[in-house]
Amino acid sequence: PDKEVQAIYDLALEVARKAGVLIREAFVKEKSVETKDSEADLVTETDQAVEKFVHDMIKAKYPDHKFIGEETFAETGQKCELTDEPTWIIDPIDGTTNFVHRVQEVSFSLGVTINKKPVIGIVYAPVKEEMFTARLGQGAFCNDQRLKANSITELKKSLGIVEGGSARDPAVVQDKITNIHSILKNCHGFRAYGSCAINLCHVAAGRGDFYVEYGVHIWDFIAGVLIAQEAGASVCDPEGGELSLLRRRLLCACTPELIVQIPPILTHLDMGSD
Ligand code: LIP
Repeated sequence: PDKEVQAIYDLALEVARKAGVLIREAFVKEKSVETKDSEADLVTETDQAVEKFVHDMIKAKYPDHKFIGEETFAETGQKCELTDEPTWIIDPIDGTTNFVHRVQEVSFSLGVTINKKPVIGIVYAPVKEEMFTARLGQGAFCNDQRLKANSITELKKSLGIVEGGSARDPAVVQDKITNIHSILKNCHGFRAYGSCAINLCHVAAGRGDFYVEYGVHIWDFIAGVLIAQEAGASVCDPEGGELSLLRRRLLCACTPELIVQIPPILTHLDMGSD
């Protein structure tokens, strides 16, 4: 089985590097932008082209493996079905709003699950040239340097990461503002980098102590979750229970002591499921 995972990992790295070249080339060019679920939920021709390119590359080598891709699901409106089969879960550009506005925090995110558990996570931020990688039980790395999440245990000494997200339903927006207010009251501050995958890598790299978001999808977080966990961080549902991969929300913190202090200060949103 290890040899099989190694072969999948080698292809995953090659796919990520090639996707990164496409994203980096398109980053500086004019983009054609369309919207999906809301006026703030964006997609470009590059998201679609990268997804098709990596889909074809993976299927050429592994025709029987399952594939879950953000844009394929957006186009067909299908529900996600996560099975025990080896499954490649792709977000061609995580941080599309950043990509459209030429903010450098854009990433290609690729996770592979076997038996519904992530075994490989790759987040490549091609403009900043940061390649984050993790394999189950083997640690997390950024450009081959080992990552270790921070050791902060007190909420009042922590830096949080949160996002506004793309939902514009007034009740959702209000609850998110309430949560930012609560984080400002209880912590050193908050940051919002605009990409779920990169936010998780920031916690893994010790550039922030926790991250919470409601409204994300499995393709946004599956790779970053493994990278954060392999760097020693903890991940759970924002209410404190076990993370559900299809429930569209997550909480990640650098230590087990810190993570339990966060659910009580938040207003919890139910964003449906993938
Ligand atoms: C984005 C997420 C981000 C969230 C955005 C959006 P996309 O993913 O990574 O955390 O706040 O609303 O969902 O759409 O750029 O792949």
